[in-house]
Amino acid sequence: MLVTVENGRAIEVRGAPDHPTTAGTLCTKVARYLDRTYSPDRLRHPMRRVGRKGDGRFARISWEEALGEIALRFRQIAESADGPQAILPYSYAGTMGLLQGQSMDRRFFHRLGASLLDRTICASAGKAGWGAVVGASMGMDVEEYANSGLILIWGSNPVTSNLHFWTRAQEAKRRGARLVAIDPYRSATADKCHEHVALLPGTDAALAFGIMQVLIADGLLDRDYIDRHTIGFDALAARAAAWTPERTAHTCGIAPEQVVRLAREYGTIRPAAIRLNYGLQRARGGGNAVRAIACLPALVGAWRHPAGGALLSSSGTFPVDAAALERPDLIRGSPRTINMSTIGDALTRLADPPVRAIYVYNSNPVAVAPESSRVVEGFSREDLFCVVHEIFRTDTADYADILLPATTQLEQTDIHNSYGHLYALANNPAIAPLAEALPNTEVFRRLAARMGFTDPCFRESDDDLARQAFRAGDPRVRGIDWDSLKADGWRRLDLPRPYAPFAQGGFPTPSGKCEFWSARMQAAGEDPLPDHVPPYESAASNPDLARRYPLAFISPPARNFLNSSFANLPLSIAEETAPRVEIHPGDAAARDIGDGDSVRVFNDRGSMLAMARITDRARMGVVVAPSVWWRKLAPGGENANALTSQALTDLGRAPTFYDCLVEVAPA
Ligand SMILES: Nc1nc2c(c(=O)[nH]1)N[C@H]1C(S)=C(S)[C@@H](COP(=O)(O)OP(=O)(O)OC[C@H]3O[C@@H](n4cnc5c(=O)[nH]c(N)nc54)[C@H](O)[C@@H]3O)O[C@H]1N2
Ligand SMILES: Nc1nc2c(c(=O)[nH]1)N[C@H]1C(S)=C(S)[C@@H](COP(=O)(O)OP(=O)(O)OC[C@H]3O[C@@H](n4cnc5c(=O)[nH]c(N)nc54)[C@H](O)[C@@H]3O)O[C@H]1N2
Ligand SMILES: [Mo]
Repeated sequence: MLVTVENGRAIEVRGAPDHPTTAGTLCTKVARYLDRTYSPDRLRHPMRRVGRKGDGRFARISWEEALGEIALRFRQIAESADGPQAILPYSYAGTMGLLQGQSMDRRFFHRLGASLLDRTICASAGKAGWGAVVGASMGMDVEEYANSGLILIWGSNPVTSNLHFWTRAQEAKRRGARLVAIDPYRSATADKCHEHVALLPGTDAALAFGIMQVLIADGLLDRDYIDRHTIGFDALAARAAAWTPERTAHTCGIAPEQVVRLAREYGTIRPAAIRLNYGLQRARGGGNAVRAIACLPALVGAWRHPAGGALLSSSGTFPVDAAALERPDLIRGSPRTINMSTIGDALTRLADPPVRAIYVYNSNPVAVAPESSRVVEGFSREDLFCVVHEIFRTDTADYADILLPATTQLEQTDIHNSYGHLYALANNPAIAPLAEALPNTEVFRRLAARMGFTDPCFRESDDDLARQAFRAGDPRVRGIDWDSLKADGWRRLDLPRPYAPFAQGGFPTPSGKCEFWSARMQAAGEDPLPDHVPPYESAASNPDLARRYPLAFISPPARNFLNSSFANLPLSIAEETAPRVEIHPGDAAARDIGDGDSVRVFNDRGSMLAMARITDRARMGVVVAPSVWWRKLAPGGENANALTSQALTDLGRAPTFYDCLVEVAPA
C-alpha cells in the first residue's frame, strides 16, 4: 500500500502497482483506510471507566495513570494466591504484523507468567488437517493460478475475501480454464464460476471421498506419483470405496451426476488446482475435511505442475523466528493455556483459578467470539479487571476498566509475512501517531518497565525486533534484510520461479511423503486416515434438534467489513445497509416471510434481528448472514454470534461458526 502524505497528513492510499500479487489493487475495505485512520470516532487518549461495565462511559486519564494502574493491578494479582496465570492476554487479527501482533506483547506476558492463549479462532482446524497430510502451511504460488486449467474454489469466497487470488482465477478463465465453486451459498464468486456445487455445510470430506472413489474406479490416478511420493494409498482407497456417488450425493445434498462430473474433470483436466479456504473448516469435521481435500492433488499428480496442486495458506513458507520475537524461554512457571474460542466459558465457569484480569488488543471478542451471551456475561463481571487497547470504542471496549488508544497501520512500524503470497513486506509509518495513540510494541515496552522487567529484550526498538523476524541463514530469506526491506517495501522469498514445491515430492512431513496415512496422527490418538466427521448440528446428525431448528446458519464475512473491523465506518455500513439474512424463497414462503421483512433468527443459545432477503443464492435449508456486525450498531443489539456455539472442531480446537441450526420467524 502506497500512502501519499501532505503536510503530515495522509491524503491518498493506493495499491503498489509493481507488487506482483496485489498489482495496484486494494480490496474494497482497505481502500477506505483513510476514513478509518481519520475517523472522528478514533480513541485519542487513555481513559478510565466511570459507568457500569458495558455502558461505555469513560473519563480521560494520562498514560502515566493508565500504565500505573495496570501495573498495580497485575502485580496484585500475580502476588495473590491465584498467581499470574489469573491474567490472560487476548489478541488476534487486528493487525497480523509480526511486531504489532506477536513480539513485545508475547515477551511481556511470558515474563509475567500469564495464562497462555491458544489462538484458534480462525485457521487452526485447517492448519491441523493440512499439516497432517502435507506437513506445513505451504502450497502453490498464488500467481500460478493464472495458468491453471481447472480451479476448484472450495469453501472460499475470493471476490469478497481473497481478491488477489480472484484476479488470477479470472485470468485463467479468460485463457479457457474451468472454474468450480464448492460452497453451500451462491456467493459473488460462485456466480462467476462455470459450475456451483451447493453442498450442505460441513459435508466437504464426504465430497472429497466421493471424488476419490470415482478417481479410483475410473483409473484416473497418477500411479507413479502415488508410488514415489505418498504413504497409505491402499488404506485411503479402502476408506474411499464406501463413498459411492449415490452415498456422497445423499450426504452432501447434491446430485450423484455432479459428483461424477467433478471427479472426472479433476482427474483429466491439467493443470488442476484447488484453492481451499477457511469457510469449509468452520464445522465440527473441519480439520478432517481439509485433510481429505489435501490428499486429492497427490492422487492425480497435480503437484507436478506449478499451476497444479492446492493452496490453503502460504504462511509456513516464511521462516518466521517466533522464538526470537516471542521469547518463550522467558515463561515463568508452567502457566495453563486458555482457548480463545471458548472465552465465554473461560470467563464464566471453566477456569480455575478464575481469570481475574484480561488484556485485549488486536481483537474484538465481544463481537467475534461464539455464543455471545456467555462472552458478554464474562466481560460483565465486576471482579474482572479488563484492559482494552483499541483504535475504536468497539463492543469489547465498552467493557474496559482501562481503555487505551492504538495506532493504525499508517502510524506504526511492522514487518509482515503473508498467508496468501510469497513476499515479505515492510510497513513503514507514513504519519505520526494521532493524538496520544501508541503502537502495541511501545505500550508493552512501557508496561515492562513499570513492572520492573529488566531483561534487555524489553528495551529493543521496533527496528531491533524487525531484524529478528526471520531466521537468518534460512535460504528462503537470503538477501532479505530489514534495511533493504524498509527501503524497497517488499521482496519475494528466495524460491525457484516457477515454484512447484512438491513436483518431486519432498513434503515437509516426517516421512518426506504426502501422508494419506499419518503415524503422527495415530500417535496423537487420532484417526491415522482422514474421515468424514458429520456436523454437530444438522438434519442428518441431530434430527431432534433439527425438528426445532431446521435451518443451517452460516455467517461468512461481509464484503465491506474485515471481521468486525470497518464495521463502524458509515460508508461501509451504508454499503451493507443492515444486518440481513438471506433465505431461499421456499423456506421464506413456509414461514410467511416477505422480502425486506424484519425477522428474528433464533435457537437455544440466543437470537438476532435481521432483514430478510429472499433469494435462491441461499440453498433450501441454509440461511446466510454476512458478518461480523457490531452488536451495538445492530437493531436488537445482537449479531450472528448470539447464535453460534462454543463447540470445537475435530482437529485444531477451533470454533464451529458455520455448524449452527436456527429457526427464522417474522419479528
Ligand atoms: N471482505 C472481507 N475479506 C476478508 C475477511 C472479511 O471479514 N471481510 N476476513 C479475512 C479473514 S480473517 C479470513 S479467515 C478470510 C475468510 O475468508 P474465506 O477463507 O474465504 O472463508 P469464509 O469467507 O469464512 O467462507 C468462504 C465461503 O465458504 C462458504 N462455506 C460456509 N460453510 C461451508 C462449508 O461447510 N463448506 C464449504 N465448502 N463452504 C462453506 C461460505 O458460504 C463462504 O462463501 O477472509 C479474509 N478476508
Ligand atoms: N460469526 C462469525 N464470527 C467470526 C467469523 C465469521 O466468519 N463469522 N470470523 C472469524 C475469523 S476468521 C476471525 S480471524 C476472527 C477475527 O476476530 P478479531 O481478531 O477480533 O478481528 P476484528 O473483529 O477485526 O477485530 C480486531 C480489532 O483490533 C483492532 N486493531 C487493529 N489494529 C490494531 C493495533 O495495531 N493495535 C491494537 N491494539 N488494536 C488494533 C481493530 O480496531 C479491531 O477492533 O473473527 C471470527 N469470528
Ligand atoms: Mo480469519
